[in-house]
Amino acid sequence: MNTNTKISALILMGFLAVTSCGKKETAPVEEQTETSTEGESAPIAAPTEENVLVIEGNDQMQFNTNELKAVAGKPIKLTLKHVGKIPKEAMGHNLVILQEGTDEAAFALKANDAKATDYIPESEKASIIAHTKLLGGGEEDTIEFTIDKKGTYKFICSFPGHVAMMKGVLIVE
Ligand SMILES: [Cu+2]
Repeated sequence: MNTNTKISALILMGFLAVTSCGKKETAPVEEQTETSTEGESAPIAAPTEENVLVIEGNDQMQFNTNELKAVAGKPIKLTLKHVGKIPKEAMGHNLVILQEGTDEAAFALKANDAKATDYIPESEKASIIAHTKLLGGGEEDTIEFTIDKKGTYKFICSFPGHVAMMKGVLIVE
């Protein structure tokens, strides 16, 4: 009889242990719910100052983003940083923001012939909203401009051959 009682007690303890474990498992689920609520509210808070944009170009012929966002009618401060090491003669980067409707491939072809003006083609000035200087590794340039009309504006690096890899859009809302 004693043995049976012990076994029953052990089974009961085991059952209680399982039950309490079950209860513990529900706690993290509640925590996760709270965490996901925080996650949803995060994008509402603006992470950076309005209309202050920073974009990087590297030695792998890449911008670090292909989408920039700004507010219409207010000055935009844009900084391009060349985070690579290669000089501008071999891996030069700039950022040229084009008027809506500009064919960026056609623009880039004209730019190829504009070495004397750092690949900013004089004949295509009407298609350019703003552009940075041509930078080599370790250099940066900040430009300020305002776009009044909401829209999606293409940007490219006009160094020969780079438009294939280095392009994106500036969304003005
Ligand atoms: Cu480039």
